[in-house]
Amino acid sequence: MEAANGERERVFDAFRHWGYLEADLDPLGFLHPVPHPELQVEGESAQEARSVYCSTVGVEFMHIPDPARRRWIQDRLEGAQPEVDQQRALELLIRAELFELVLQQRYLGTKRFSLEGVTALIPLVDEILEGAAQHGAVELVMGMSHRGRLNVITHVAKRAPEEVFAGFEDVDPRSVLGGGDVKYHMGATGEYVTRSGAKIHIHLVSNPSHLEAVDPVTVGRTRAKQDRAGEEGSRKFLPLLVHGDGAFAGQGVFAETLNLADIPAYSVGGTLHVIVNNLIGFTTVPQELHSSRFAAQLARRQSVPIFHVNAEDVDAVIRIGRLALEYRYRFGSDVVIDLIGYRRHGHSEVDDPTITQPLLYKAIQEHPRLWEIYAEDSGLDGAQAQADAIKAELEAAQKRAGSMRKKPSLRQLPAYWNNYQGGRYKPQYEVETAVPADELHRLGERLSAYPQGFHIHPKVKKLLEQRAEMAVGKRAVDYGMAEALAFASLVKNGTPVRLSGQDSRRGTFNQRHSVLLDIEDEQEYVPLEHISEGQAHCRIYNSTLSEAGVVGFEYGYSRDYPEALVLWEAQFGDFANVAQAIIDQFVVAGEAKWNLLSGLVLLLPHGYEGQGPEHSSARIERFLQLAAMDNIQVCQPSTAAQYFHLLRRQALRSWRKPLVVFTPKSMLRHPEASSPIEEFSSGAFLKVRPDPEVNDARRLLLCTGKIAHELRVERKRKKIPGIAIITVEQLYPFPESDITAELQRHSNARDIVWVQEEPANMGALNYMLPRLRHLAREKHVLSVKRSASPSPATGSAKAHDVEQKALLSLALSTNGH
Ligand SMILES: Cc1ncc(C[n+]2csc(CCOP(=O)(O)OP(=O)(O)O)c2C)c(N)n1
Ligand SMILES: [Mg+2]
Repeated sequence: MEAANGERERVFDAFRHWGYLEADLDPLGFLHPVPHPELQVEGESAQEARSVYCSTVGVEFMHIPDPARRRWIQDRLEGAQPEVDQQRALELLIRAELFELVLQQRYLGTKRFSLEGVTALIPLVDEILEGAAQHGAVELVMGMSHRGRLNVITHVAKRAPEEVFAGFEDVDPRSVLGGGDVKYHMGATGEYVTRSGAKIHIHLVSNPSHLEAVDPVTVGRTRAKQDRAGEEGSRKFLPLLVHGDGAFAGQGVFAETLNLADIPAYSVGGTLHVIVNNLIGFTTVPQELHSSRFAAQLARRQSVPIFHVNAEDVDAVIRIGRLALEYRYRFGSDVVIDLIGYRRHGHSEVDDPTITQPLLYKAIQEHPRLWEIYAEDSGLDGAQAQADAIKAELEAAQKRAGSMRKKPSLRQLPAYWNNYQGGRYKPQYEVETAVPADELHRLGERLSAYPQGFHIHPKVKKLLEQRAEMAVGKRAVDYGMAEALAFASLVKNGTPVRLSGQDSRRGTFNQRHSVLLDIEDEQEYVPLEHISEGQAHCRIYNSTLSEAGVVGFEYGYSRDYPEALVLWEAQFGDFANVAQAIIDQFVVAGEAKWNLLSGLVLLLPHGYEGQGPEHSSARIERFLQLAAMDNIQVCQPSTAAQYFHLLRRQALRSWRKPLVVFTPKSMLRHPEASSPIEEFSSGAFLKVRPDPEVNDARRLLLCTGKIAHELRVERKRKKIPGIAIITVEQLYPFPESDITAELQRHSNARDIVWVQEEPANMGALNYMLPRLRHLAREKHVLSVKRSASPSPATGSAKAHDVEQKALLSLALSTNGH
């Protein structure tokens, strides 16, 4: 008996490991099962195991190290299967299919990215929502790309079909000139009523064409909503990402997002992933799309179960949906459902797929529609009559859409956005950012204190002693302390702060030390979390080694936490370009495309210090090129106090705009960049900093950042008179009146010179010159910069020094350049 049990276990184990390879997963049969040597066994056990593991479901779960999790999955797969409400499933299928059909008939020749071939997605999500409601979910936060999106807006977000059809009708082009987005990118919100009558809010996130870019944004948005809800957050807010098979396997940003899953700073208690796997990407077949057998296998890098399911076994699809949902709630883990079907039409409906896949499309053309197959298999009566009625309903909706005057909005913003504004800058948005001296004093005490008996690192001890002196005016305040004071003053008054970046807790340049570590037991103490009773949280995290994923996440977070100061810090500003798609598609264009605001702050260390091509430039030029219609703020504060006021201004104004800050490296502790405490208890962020030392100059040097300090040192050393050095601390929105005021203050100046460290094709030069020329009227506007170059900086520290000296001497020469 025992031997027989052992044998049975052994056979089952082989099928648990490899059964998915022989499973019947492709409705059209193009994906051939791969016979596995360990499965070529006879007998009753093998038959039983085969019926579980090689049916229309194939599960990859034996790579999960935790036996409890494997056991959980195994028990559910091998045990009795739950009943399915087939009547409901049939109706959902008919609705999903006929929705596409009506679009096809009424709007022939337009793109809609039909779901046909994988319409089982709709009953799948229905079941996920049913399960989620039973766990107390109040909202599904969903990110997806083009495929089936309109169907999801209608059948998951529950927008009335006419609202979606209206997107296909002509609009007055004047309403969207230069802005807006195509209909299959816009977000949508709605209410879903589950089978058992529970209501779940649906939030489909706006996304760009860039596949998978919405993944980290969706997860970040979910996390913000969860944080707002407190302890029950991850139960109440469920994230669901729907992927294409090509994109899932190919796009790195997805891999970056998956890697965030179990990290406390980014965890959302498990994200559900559904791959709408039509076994094709545009014209490309799976063998060209991924090196693994299944696109889904990218997820095997982690302990994430993968459920492959044949999209034409709708009952199995529904059961797997429920299983995946239960697994997420039980283990707080990500789960992947690989829903394998086909694509009935071309990539879009204007594409002819018979050119690239003639045999596949011959098979598809002869293949019946899923609702017809399901009606027959389930033996339910009246399907055709039901289909006729639904079609008539949809056609009536289409007629109503045609007579709609205005395109309806498909979404409603949450109330927490009510108090914030976007659009153009207005001076009335300005707020007081100075903090009274006695308050700074108190904050300084809290920031430099730690518990009795805490074994502090001697270097950190010294730093805290210095910080204590800074707060009481015994020592100039440096950047690190300026930032700590800004954060402390904000959290004390109820503004949460969230900062993440690579090595940000200590700070790449050893400047932050936001987390103190006991050197004997590595216990942590975070002074910023001990500022006062009832303060808001100050959360500073080391991020994964990712840019696109993490910036996307933090952008998403900022979208659902406008009251918080949300910051992402690049290790060096150079690396921000790895997140370029998130910056281009969301951060700078989100408002123009979707009317969605964000107050995200990007901290980008920038400065030419001889550290080579990739540790010098945060690409000021790129951000300036992306700036229009006051969509972002681009700033380079040149002193600690300026940084303090800038951060507070960002948090306290009701104007929500992304803020790009070029932050210092070597200047972090430079005395020139430190500020007296009085500059924190009075004043505000100056968009342009005048030169207090020179009146009525002959030559005006305008610049940003570090080079201004170097110019001042050099001017002093050489005792050069008559040259004023003015820093433009806010490049965008362009501070026209502040610059004009400086030009007027030095109205006798002959030369106006833009000075920058960056090569001529980089930095702010091409942005500043035309503007300065416009303001300077008939005066000469010259420039001093490095020669144009494909690479931002030299790799030689010595060459850098030579270049830098030449820049300074050219800028300070009075012979005109
Ligand atoms: C980052 C990115 N690269 C390329 C494209 C162009 N593109 C749009 S859809 C598509 C194929 C997508 O295939 P898949 O992920 O399988 O989704 P499907 O259309 O099959 O649902 C491509 C290459 C894109 N939108 N985004
Ligand atoms: Mg595909």
